[in-house]
Amino acid sequence: MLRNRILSVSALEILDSRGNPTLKVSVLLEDGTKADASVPSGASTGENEALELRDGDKKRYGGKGVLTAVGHVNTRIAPELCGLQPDNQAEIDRIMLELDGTPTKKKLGANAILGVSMAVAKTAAISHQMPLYQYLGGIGSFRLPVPMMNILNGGEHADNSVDLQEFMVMPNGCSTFHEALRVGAEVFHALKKILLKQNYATGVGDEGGFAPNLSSNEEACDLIIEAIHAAGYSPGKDISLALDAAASSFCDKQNGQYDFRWSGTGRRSSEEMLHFYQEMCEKYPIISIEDPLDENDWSGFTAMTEQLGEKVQIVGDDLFVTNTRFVQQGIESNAANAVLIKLNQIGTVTETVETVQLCQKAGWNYIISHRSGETEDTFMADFAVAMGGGQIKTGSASRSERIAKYNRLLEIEASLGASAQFGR
Ligand code: 2PG
Ligand code: MG
Repeated sequence: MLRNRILSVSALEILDSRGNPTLKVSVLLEDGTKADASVPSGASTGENEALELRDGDKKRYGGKGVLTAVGHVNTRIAPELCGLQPDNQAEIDRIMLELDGTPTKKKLGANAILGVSMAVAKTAAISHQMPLYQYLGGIGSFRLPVPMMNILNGGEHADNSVDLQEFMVMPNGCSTFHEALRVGAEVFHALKKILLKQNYATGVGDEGGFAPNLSSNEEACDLIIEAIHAAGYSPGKDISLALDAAASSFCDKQNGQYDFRWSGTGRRSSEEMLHFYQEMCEKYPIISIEDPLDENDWSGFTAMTEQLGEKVQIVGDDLFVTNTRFVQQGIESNAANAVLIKLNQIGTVTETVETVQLCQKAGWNYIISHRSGETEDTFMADFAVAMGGGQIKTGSASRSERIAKYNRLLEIEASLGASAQFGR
């Protein structure tokens, strides 16, 4: 235990990568140690996510200000934590949960609570003179994750005609992280050339992937396969594909029909969606599909996992919202075989670790993930190595808020040297 104690906790309203307000929290210890943490923000958010508290004052940032949450850090949370030891993470997170007292953290705001939770962990790591990944994960923190690089964006992350939200490349045939990152970046550049040649737009979406107006979801896969070849790699061997459909964003909640409204290619039932994915998996080297169906379509998820789960990673994001209650339900109903882990869906570092532990116990995969609205904070890169799951989703090979995480992983890999392991 550290003798060093928390002297002050304070928050500031800053902007995220989309120009929307978010919180940056600073924690100062008695010996002068200081660390900051910034909170990310999603666009295709799950119904059951912990509450991101926004001011709702239309005169500021269209109602998206976070001054109320900032105030909660400064006047409600700070007095409770001053004098405590920062390496008592579970205790600190528990105190904040009790202070909030609601299941969704709606009183203080999950954004306020998470900022404090992450900043406290960072100060504790500095005090113990340890890199963050090692402090969070202990001596088992030597596994670098395979990046899932979202090089083509659609759905709510881009203003284009592509329905599925994310088309990702996974350089899973590589043996090191830095090689995998290079291969992913080379495919990204190859894709740009192909898009330019075909007169498609090469502006990027929220996560740094291209956002062209394509005629179908299949065309997105065809172009990526072409890019993999053009970069000199073999699809399915060096690089596989992963999708995040984010299907809650195109499901008609009234009748459970899936409407490919961006491409205008019609509506589908849950069963028809399953056939759509089966065909996609036959045609392309797809090894992972996230949120293939709506967050309330539990039976559809179970059917999907029964049909495709042997060969394909079926990932629940909006379905599970990093919450042990929903993950437990998923394990019991065989609704998936992997969980997307987002710190701000649940709101504390401790609860996020609990969800990872539940995945480990069930033999499920888990992927540490960014949000579409990000900051320069790299906490999640360290967290991914600490949790050792071997997979990370943190965007394309462009936009500094995405690259910051990759660059941090390169640093961690270099500091581990020959001890670094890679992938699952
Ligand atoms: C997702 C995420 C991140 P958002 O759906 O997986 O890629 O998007 O942060 O908008 O929920
Ligand atoms: Mg998702």
